[in-house]
Amino acid sequence: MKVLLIATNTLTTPYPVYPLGLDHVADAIRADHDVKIADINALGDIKPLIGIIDSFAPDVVGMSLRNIDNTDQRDQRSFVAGYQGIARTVRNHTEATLVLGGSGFTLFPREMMNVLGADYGIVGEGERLADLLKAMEEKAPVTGIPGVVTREGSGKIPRPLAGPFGRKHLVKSPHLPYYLEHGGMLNLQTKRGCPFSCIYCTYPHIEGKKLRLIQPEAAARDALRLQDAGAKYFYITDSVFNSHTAHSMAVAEAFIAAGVKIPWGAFFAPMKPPEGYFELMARAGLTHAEFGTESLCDAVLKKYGKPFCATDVFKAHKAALDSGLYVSHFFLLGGPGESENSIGETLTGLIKLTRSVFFFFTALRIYPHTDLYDMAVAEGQISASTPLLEPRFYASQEIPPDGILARLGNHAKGRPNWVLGSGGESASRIVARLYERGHTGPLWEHLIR
Ligand code: B12
Repeated sequence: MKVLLIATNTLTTPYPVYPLGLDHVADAIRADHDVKIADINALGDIKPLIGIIDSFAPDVVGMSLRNIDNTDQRDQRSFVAGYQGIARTVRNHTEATLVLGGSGFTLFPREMMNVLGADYGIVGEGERLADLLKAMEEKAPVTGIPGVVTREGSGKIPRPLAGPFGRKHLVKSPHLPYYLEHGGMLNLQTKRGCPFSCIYCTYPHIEGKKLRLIQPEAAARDALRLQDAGAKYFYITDSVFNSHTAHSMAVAEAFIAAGVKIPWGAFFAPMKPPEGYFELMARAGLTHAEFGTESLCDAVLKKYGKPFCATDVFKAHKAALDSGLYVSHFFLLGGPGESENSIGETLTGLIKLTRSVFFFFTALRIYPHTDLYDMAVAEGQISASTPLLEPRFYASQEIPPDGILARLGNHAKGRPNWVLGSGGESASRIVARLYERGHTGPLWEHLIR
């Protein structure tokens, strides 16, 4: 079959993100099908898509839905209307079967099926598209194929894939140069799953709770492929890179052994690291450590279900700084248990987090399948029938988002390393200009004070 996979994500904050998920999907079906990836970022617009559809004449079109919205209550952006535009273009120019997938789809399968009028969807891992295509070719029933959602059927998350799932190829697709020319950042995955139980987080739902590890040597081969393709930097997209300390260390060792030379970044939980952990990471090429810190008040961290306390944050921070890394911390303020006092504790604690950048989100988006959802329903903030495709945010009972913003705003004045939200359009323009001048990486290190 001819399968056209569309990367629909055109958001450029904090930077354009290479559509890694589609490489994995394409890998899984390439042996049996003719696959093409069309990336709207690289095409610059949806109009060129029409030419691709006309010339390729796909039997199946897959749309990758990564982001639903930007999860920023102060500067809300929804991407659903953009996806509707793409789906309309597809429907107007081909009779091909339309299949949806991606992390955003996995969070809202039924809603996205309805809004885009798709034929099928796949929740969770898109490698399962292979099974759907096989059933379509054999005209066999598709209900019962793990992960497959039909117009009528529900979208239950299937058991995670068994067997190896690492990227096997980096095809020199037409979209690769776009990312090499806009920051030079590519990405890779070293494991799937998240074993933690943070009350607001979707990762265990999207990837499963059980960690599934890619062999460190295979991850290193992937990194080398990115390097050989001209990447100047890569990001490890694992939910939490140090959720399996030993494996993350083995990956770092494998990078060193394989001769990976380009810098990289990853997302870490600020748990107390073993001796020498960040030194090893730095030797393997890690330059940017992004910590999902969320709060510096132990009572709030406990309420959020975080696997660390404030003391661990300070230890992880120091270890990363001492290893010469650029360090940033992401904060999620305003959730259950947040109060004037807890905000005060976080603000006081921040003084100890020297030489770093802070990204503050002042409200927690409520997602289905999370404990926060249950709390919000129990507290009457939403009801079980409240639609959530349009974002709804949890509000602390004790301090409203405005109160948090007012306190943060006072402190943030004159401090460029205190970033509220994702930085918005102005940050996006600055980043684009720096990339044009040849800068690479996430660039937040320029804000460090
Ligand atoms: C790593 C990551 C980042 C990194 C990306 C770095 C990089 N260079 O790649 C950073 C930190 C920059 C980031 C930023 C943002 N992110 Co983010 N990110 C993630 C994370 C943890 C992993 C994504 C990933 O690459 N996974 C690995 C690949 C292999 O998996 P995948 O793309 O999901 O693809 C698989 C399946 O989804 C499926 N699939 C994918 N496409 C298709 C297509 C078809 C047809 C099919 C059948 C299947 C299929 O198959 C693939 C293989 O199994 C996810 C959460 C998660 N655990 O999934 C959030 C996530 C995608 N991010 C999210 C958001 C919101 C954002 C931001 C908007 C946040 C912000 N306000 O700045 C920005 C947007 C950036 C941008 N320009 O798009 C949300 C999206 C949900 C939503 N509400 O919209 C997620 C789901 C987290 C969450 N809050 O729930 N992110």
